[in-house]
Amino acid sequence: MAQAKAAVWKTSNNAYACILAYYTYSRLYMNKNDIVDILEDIAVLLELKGENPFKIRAYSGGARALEAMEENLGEVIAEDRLGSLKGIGSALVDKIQTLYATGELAYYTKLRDSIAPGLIEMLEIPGLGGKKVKKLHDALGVESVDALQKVCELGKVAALKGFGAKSQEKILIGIANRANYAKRHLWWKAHDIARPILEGLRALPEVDRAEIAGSLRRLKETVGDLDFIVASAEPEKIMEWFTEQDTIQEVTARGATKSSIRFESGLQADLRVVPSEQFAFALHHFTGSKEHNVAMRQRALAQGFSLSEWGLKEVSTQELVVGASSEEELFSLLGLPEIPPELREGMGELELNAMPELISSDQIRGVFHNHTTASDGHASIEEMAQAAADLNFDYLGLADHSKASFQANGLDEARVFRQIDEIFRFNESDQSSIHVFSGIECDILSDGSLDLEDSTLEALDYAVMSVHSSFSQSQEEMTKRVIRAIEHPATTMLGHPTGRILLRREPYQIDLEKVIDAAIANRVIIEINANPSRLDMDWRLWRRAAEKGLMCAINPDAHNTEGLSYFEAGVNIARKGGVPKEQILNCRDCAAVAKWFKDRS
Ligand code: DGT
Ligand code: CA
Ligand code: CA
Ligand code: ZN
Repeated sequence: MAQAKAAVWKTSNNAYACILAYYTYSRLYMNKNDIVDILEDIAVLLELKGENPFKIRAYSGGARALEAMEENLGEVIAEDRLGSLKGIGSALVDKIQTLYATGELAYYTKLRDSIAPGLIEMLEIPGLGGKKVKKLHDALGVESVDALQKVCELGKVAALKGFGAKSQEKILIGIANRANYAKRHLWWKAHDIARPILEGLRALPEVDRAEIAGSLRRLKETVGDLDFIVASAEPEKIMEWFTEQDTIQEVTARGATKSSIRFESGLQADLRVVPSEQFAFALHHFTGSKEHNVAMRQRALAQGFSLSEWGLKEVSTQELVVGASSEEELFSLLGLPEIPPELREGMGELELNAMPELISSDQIRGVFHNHTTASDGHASIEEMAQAAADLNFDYLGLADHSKASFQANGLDEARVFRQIDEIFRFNESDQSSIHVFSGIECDILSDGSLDLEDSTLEALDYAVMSVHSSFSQSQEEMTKRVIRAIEHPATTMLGHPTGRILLRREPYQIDLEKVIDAAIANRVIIEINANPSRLDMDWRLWRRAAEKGLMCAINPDAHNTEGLSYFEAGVNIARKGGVPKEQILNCRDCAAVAKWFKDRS
């Protein structure tokens, strides 16, 4: 049974790798893992074309052989030894060398171009690999996701050999999720687009004030669209600049004081220009959330006022009350302290006795869950430590994968001990201001046991335990499994506790209330995985969990040096969850962290 599940996961994983490969493709510098992804991608595409199985196996087998290779790929290529590796045939040697040297491969580009884009899109639906997409195409003539949805709704897929009612249902759910996902964007990417626009607006001489509003300002994990609010007496000039930026795909609305634009990624942006005296009210209104605005309006009404983006009016006379030049003043007109944007979600923030003190990025002294070239990372211990020093950290935790994550080149016991040695030597050498803690991201196996021996885990400074397999267990099984891992004495932290990939993959079924209680009882930390596509444990659960005493770590899960900067996205979530700095391990100094690892206090 476990075997069958693993196989299903592997298929959908292949399609997923396929998408990932395309993102990294044509990057000038390609490492082993990027190349493995592309070889897997080629195998899936060949399957889709119905090529002969030997050819397909040459690529999928080659991918696996390359993945399992422990040596440095650059050296192997330089010494011309690629062809002598078991599983890498002569046809692949050339292609791997070309990818390594140039980051491109004409064969791969041609292959992708020879397939209808709709079929490649179908590979993004969980559970559909090359073979199944080909079958759907051959048997039912579908060439797009829309067409696939139609034949599913007609029940034609259920009737196909090898599919059935269950997989038809799963495909429909996958298509629905995909449509929802397409409407939203990761905060991290949206912020990248928004920041230069804000700077551009602020640089205009006609602009008095400019701010980002909406969900981006509230630091939500995903955003629907961008909202900009500008104070100016000359709106035309601002509209002109906004609608004529050269990064724009389409101007979807252009008015005297309000315009909307769309970028190539599908992301849209609204701009509103208001007179300076309205700015605080407009900024507050368009920051939202809707639920927060409703609560604010009710509070105003109870005091005899009506609140809107225009200002605060006396209900009885319809007279404008004395204005507000800042949001702080606006809140104080209603007898409230200034509520930070990230807390404005209509979740009781008006009733808080005291505003929680939110952490900031400069309070972060180091990070714990990061990968190196030992498993599936792209940088060495030295390179990661240098990047940590560049971020002004004091320490860096390395947590490579364990052996059950074979697709990520996870470490077995011997390799763990070798890495502990390397880290020890690195720290002894005094070559860096960074202290490196030796950790592991150890797989929680399907029954809740751990992937490494107790004696190995004990030799490390700390261990992050994560689920990377059997995602489709029932909520009861998954909850029991994770709690069993939490109760293991070697467990320091729980990694990405729901397995979700924002806008791509739903969380697995798990009762996080029970998991939180178990973590508190065992003094186990739950991470905020700061990868912008994960960001779990979700901020919605943090305020109550932190009040109950749960400890937090902000973990960038970096796979390269740039990935360390993801810690900022984790800080956003800690702010949004109102987690106090005393309960965030990263806010402690090196000695205090070492002490926590020893005695959990
Ligand atoms: P998003 O874009 O879906 O990620 O979320 P928001 O919160 O940015 O929503 P958006 O862009 O539709 O509107 C920005 C803010 O404007 C929203 O948070 C609250 C305010 N707003 C917009 N429409 C309404 C409404 O119908 N009622 C109320 N109370 N506020 C609204
Ligand atoms: Ca918005
Ligand atoms: Ca909007
Ligand atoms: Zn992981």
